[in-house]
Amino acid sequence: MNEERIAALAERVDTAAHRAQAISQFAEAEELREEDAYAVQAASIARRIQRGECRTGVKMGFTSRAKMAQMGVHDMIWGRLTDAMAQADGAPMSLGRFVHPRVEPELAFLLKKPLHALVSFPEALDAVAAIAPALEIIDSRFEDFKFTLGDVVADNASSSGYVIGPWCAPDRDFSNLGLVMSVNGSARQVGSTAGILGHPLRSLVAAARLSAAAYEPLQAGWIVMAGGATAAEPLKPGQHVLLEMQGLGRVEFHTTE
Ligand code: OOG
Ligand code: MG
Repeated sequence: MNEERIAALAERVDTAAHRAQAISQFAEAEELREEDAYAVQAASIARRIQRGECRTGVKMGFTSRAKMAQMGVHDMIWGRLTDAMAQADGAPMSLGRFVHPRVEPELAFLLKKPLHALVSFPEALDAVAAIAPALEIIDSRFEDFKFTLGDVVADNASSSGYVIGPWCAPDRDFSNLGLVMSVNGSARQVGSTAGILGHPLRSLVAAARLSAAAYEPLQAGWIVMAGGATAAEPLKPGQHVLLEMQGLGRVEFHTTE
């Protein structure tokens, strides 16, 4: 795919995100190859950076069976996070800037060291300053939240927002922490951090490999979102969303129009 075509698709997806207006799938006209899809993603994020947003890290996608089954996509993907996506824990969240947002429970890593391509489990853990329970807001820019692998990669892995709970020392075993995501007081998704590739640290190892392969190795100070541990839930105005994670505490927000 040539540069002009990549730039044109990046503009479409970026404008759709900016205006909160759904677009038709790229795959309807032409199925994107993986490398072209990541080139579109990179170009769309470059437009955000040009508007003044700052890169804050990486998000991993489809790292659990629950997410793969919900969306019908069976390959791990990644996307780029910026400061404009960060939402404060406990704050109200206006849904007006989203198309059809959903929320999912995740674990977040904060890095204290850069991570290069091929790292072992102990090396990855050694780079982690803290871990936290986190909620990700995903909002596909494609109509009906339907996409192919190429579409969703081009659309920055549906990434729209993230809310990070209390940072905790990574000195405990976080391979299998129970979690409950509730909406207005009723449990909607129940799972475990083990749902994320059997151990969320595997997601960090994969993020290190994939980011380095894209010549953007993980940096100290960055956040890595490990991926949804369960299926996502649709968001509507007037909801209180709460994630409780065993031993790590809680993270929450409430939605407005
Ligand atoms: C794609 C993003 C997947 C995750 O945590 O698995 C993702 C989507 O489901 O729209 O964020
Ligand atoms: Mg996610």
